[in-house]
Amino acid sequence: LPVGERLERRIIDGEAKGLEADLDQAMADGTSALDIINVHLLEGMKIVGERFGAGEMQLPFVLQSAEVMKTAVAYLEPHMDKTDASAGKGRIVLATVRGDVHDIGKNLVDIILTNNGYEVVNLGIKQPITDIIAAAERHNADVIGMSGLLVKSTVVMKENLLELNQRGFAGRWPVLLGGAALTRAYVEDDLASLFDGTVRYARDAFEGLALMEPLVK
Ligand code: B1M
Repeated sequence: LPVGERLERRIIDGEAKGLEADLDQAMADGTSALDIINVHLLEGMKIVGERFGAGEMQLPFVLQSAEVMKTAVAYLEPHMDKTDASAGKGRIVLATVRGDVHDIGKNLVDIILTNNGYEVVNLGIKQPITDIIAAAERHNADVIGMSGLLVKSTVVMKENLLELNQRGFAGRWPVLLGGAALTRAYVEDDLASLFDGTVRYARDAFEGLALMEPLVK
């Protein structure tokens, strides 16, 4: 198999042995670290999600795939292009919302923003809004970023925005939302109409990056 397909298979099969050699080879062949993630690794993850959703793959195997994904991203991270990290372009508090453990996408957002001059305070998974607000205050954040992949997380995000309204914080922090269960219409129509501040949807980490500048202002 060509190395790209091999990497895709490694994600699907959860096979980490020889992973680093394949990553090295893909880079030596001229594929950038980001393209390896976006083209090959995420394609593998997409197939994992489809199989899991169809009941063809059991949870422990999905977990193994996620571990291989994380190992690969950590290995590739130092090879990614970086702009001046001290650029001070703005600060985001980033979290996976309450009840949700999915963090691969959130951590990709962290890497992409950090590599492009933003300061990211990554709170981790299952974060209640009270903790997100406390961190945003403590770190004097410019933006709050929330990630969530479960359908129920879309409801949690809505509750979180209402909490920001209620506590008078809507005008203080613009909110960036992302994750597979969200849609642009849900965020930019439904949620935007009930939130007293600015809320935007990012389909992927790069859209998140593009949105940071207007959100930080
Ligand atoms: Co879970 N899981 N999972 N899972 N899992 C999904 C989300 C699911 C769609 C799979 C399926 O059924 N087809 C399904 C949700 C269904 C639903 O809600 N209707 C599901 C389920 C059901 C579950 C459990 C409930 C299973 C169970 O226990 N029975 C459980 C949840 C536990 C919980 O959260 N309380 C569970 C557990 C797990 C694992 C632990 C095994 C593992 C996660 C490991 C980890 O993250 N550390 C896992 C995985 C790996 C997946 C799938 C297969 C892959 C997710 C992923 O990492 N994708 C997933 C299938 C899918 O998404 N279609 C699935 C790659 C990642 C890069 O994409 O996170 O979408 P994503 O991020 C993207 C964009 O969304 C965006 O940028 C990224 C790309 O650039 N983005 C942002 C994300 N956040 C952003 C924030 C931003 C901006 C952009 O700004 C703030």
